[in-house]
Amino acid sequence: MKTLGEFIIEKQQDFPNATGELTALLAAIKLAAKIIHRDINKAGLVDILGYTEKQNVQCERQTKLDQFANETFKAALEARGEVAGIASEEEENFIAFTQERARKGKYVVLLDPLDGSSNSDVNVSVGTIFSIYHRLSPIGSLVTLNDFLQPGNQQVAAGYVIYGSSTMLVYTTGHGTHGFTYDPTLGVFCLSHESIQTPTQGNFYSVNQGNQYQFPSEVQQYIHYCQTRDVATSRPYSACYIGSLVADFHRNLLKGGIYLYPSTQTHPQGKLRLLYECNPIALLAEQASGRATDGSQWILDIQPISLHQRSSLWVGSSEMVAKAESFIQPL
Ligand code: AHM
Ligand code: MG
Repeated sequence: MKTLGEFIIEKQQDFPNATGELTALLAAIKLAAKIIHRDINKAGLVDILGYTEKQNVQCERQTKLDQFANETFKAALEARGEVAGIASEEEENFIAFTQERARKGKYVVLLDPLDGSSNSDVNVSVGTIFSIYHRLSPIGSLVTLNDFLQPGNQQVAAGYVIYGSSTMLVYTTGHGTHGFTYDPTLGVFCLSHESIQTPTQGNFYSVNQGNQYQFPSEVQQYIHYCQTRDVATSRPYSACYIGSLVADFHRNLLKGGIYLYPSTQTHPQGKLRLLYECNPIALLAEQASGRATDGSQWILDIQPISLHQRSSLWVGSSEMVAKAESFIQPL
């Protein structure tokens, strides 16, 4: 058995110039994930379910668990010197950590503290998504907006924690996508899925079918393709949509499939957030030999212009995403 901590240290040895700061940062994420795991697991017994009185910057109602997860990650990341600032789906503006130690930090972290949180009241899997970059501003200064508006191809690391039938942490530092399952009796994440390779072709398609008639016609045609019987390509695919990006993506990553959240009439730019959701998920997919696009370009190549920018997302098995692209961009 190998723990996440051991695995990270082992990988660090391949980089003689590594300072251990990223390792320490990942340890902070690991700690916050354990705290959230603990509290989500007793959520029905303590007053932590339901909504707060607040809305987040995107006018979405904030659940108590959103707020708790946000505060937990903020505290864990600020407590160490590696992180100079964070941006969170639950915060209107980025946060520059002001302590001298933090100002010397090399990294900024962007996160969706509790993705799919509207599912938590009904015991459905939720997740935390994180994305790590080198800051661009000088070490020692306060971070600025530009530190956070970097394209996804500049990510140093990305990952998610899925609080599901078991809790797992899946991450990449650009050298493969690796999964660790939490053993609550030992309090450690154990290596369970090393170097995940997603199947090039799968049998699942994941989309909010309720939006079908709001989708552009080429998206509707692609969905029709997924539903049409064809023995040679194992269609129809199974529709599987949990409504938690992390859970839907995780299933498709391991089993093979495609997740799509295209533009709709109510969300013309797509619903998901480029910086907190699409970029980290895209890097994890590509590091597992999958593919991610917004329909016209690679997710990782999009230059962000604002913190809470939204994007369409098509992600998963490479052949399935390529096929979907042929519908969106007919030759
Ligand atoms: P959230 O970060 O506010 O939870 O929203 C993102 C979630 C994704 O997890 C999920 O895939 C999607 O929103 C579901 O949206 P919808 O209910 O429109 O299908
Ligand atoms: Mg989310």
